[in-house]
Amino acid sequence: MRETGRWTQLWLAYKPRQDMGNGLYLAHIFWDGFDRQDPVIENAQAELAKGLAGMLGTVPKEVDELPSDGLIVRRIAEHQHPEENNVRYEIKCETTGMPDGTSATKEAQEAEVGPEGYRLVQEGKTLTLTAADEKGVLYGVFHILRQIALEQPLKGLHITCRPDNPLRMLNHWDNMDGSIERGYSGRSFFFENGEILVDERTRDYARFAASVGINGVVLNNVNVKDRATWLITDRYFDKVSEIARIFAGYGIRLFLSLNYAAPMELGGPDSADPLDEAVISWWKEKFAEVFARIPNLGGFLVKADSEGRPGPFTYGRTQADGANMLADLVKPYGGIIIWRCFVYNCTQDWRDRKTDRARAGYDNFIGMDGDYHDNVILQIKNGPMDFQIREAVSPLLGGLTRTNQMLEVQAAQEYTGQQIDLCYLIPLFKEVLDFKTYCKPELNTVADVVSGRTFGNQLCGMAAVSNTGNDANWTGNDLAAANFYGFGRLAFSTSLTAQEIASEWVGMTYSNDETVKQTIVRLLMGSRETYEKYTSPLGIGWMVTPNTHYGPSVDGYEYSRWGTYHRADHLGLGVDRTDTGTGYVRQYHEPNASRYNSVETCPEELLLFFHHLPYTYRLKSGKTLIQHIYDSHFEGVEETEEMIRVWESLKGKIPEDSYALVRERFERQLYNAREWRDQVNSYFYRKSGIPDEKGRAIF
Ligand code: GCV
Repeated sequence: MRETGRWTQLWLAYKPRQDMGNGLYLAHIFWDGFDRQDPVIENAQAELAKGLAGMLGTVPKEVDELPSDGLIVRRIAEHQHPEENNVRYEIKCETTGMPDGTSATKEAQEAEVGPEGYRLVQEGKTLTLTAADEKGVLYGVFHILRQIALEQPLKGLHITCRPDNPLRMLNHWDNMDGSIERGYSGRSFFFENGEILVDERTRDYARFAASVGINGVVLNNVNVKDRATWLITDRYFDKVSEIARIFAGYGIRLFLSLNYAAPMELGGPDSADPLDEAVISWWKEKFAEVFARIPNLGGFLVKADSEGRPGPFTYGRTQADGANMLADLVKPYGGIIIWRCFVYNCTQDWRDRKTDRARAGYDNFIGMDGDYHDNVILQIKNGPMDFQIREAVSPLLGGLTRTNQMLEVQAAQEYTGQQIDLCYLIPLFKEVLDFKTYCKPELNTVADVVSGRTFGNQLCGMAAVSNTGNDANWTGNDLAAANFYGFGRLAFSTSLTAQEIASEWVGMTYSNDETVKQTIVRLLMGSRETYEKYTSPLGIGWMVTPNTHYGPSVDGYEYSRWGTYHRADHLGLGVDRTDTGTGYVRQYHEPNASRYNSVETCPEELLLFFHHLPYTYRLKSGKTLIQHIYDSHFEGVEETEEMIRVWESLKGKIPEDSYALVRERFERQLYNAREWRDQVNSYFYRKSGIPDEKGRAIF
């Protein structure tokens, strides 16, 4: 159990654990083929020592010869098959990336360890960790530590694990003044007062991220303004490269967000036109300087032509023109350009029913599919709007068939409770990954597309907007750390279930006591639906307080310029995105397009995202739409009350500080849920004039 008052080590607290016979395989350690001075190997050794000392009270004794008992860490060639070692390997865990999600097929058994992969095999009194590279060793070590933390025996381990996604990234929206855009866990631990912070927290953060397989981090907010534009100048190179070096020691490549108009702001040409020779040579020189000073920089993330940010549209150029120009110039340094597809008209007229924000990403990017150079990746938000609790999956995912693409999700709970309300997001992320795009007859899920299985891309993967800050517990709400942990684990192994991930996280963070585990897992697993019930109904989204995005304001964005409307009147609500409306449905491959187009076949949880319907419309449950709104909002509050009772059952079973902190957050959540319930129900009662069949209090 964790010490009261300390919550700084998240799931790597390494508190004492039952041995489970595991100590036997860790009494000695023999290194075979790895450079012990390599920074990643050094960190792997240090982590193993720290973890074992904390959990089992042992430190492996290093030996020079193959031991008869203990841990053997061995380098194998990247493409060496298990058979070449004369050992049969069974794949048991998260590794296969097999199309049907199964794990123990023959092909899987023959899988190569591959880059960043590892194999763990227990035989006799030894445990052998084989990997083709240093990152594989680090991930293998974290696997061993996880197994021990979960009090699972190492005996019988015969697994090969390799990441499903080549890129597994966290995007920080940290600003140089120390604030975090959409941050709910305190201030930035990277920046303060225009300076870069490098301290123990930098390293701890890298440890946490690496422990779940993260291999890329974007340091600064995609809205690059003011001092952040100067991150690519001499003023900040030393500190940025120090962070890059620390990260590299944990297998993480550092990326920066770029201001597209940097040439103009940093004293270069008075233009950012991607086809202007003067602009191109300015960037060329700039990148030569940047990569000379930060050699292991991975590249740049760019938000262009979006929400007031500059971009190629200003010069009548395409998004491909902008992305390719930068990509060509970073290519000699092995750099990549991650270009966001969050491009839409944010000065819309609410009276205009034809312009549909949901259409914008696809409309702006699909026309140039195939034109993006090979070191460009288009980063696509999971939905076409903006990280709502429920929205359709972006049709760009799998709509693009000849372009590198990666999925962007948001671990920061901007619209999903802001780390006050409990909302475990891994079920939502899973749902997106499992979505069949039908871009091909097979291997067509979002998981297939972004992992590179569908089109054979090497540059692809997943990114999450980070939910961390400088709060002692890193994520504001202790339970929100499950989203940090879960995103990494899922990006590494997309076949893990949300429940498995939750259970791991609870075991590592709190305890392996079955009651504690089951209770917290139950709370996590139900939390997204509860949140959905008391907020906006059936996929319509929004209805949030403008700007802050916490709490209800049904008409808050209804008459605004942001393109986020519910279109409610006295007869009904919802946005018609069918053939008779904005035509958005046609951005999907069949059969998705037809399925969404028809009110009969449209999944009910997305009904109001796609259709404008009368309040009297009958759902499959037999309830009218209005009754569903009333019922779900009452249920959402009741479920929140129940969550609090369930949490209270943990008093005395988990550390008191964590109990109290989360209890207080639940209290605020309940207040929020009641506000949502009463405002949404009253709003629709007043619009429709239809009373609740059950006669409950509506105002
Ligand atoms: C970083 C939404 C958020 C903005 C965010 C933007 C984006 O609009 O409210 O804060 O800006 O998404 O993803 O770029």
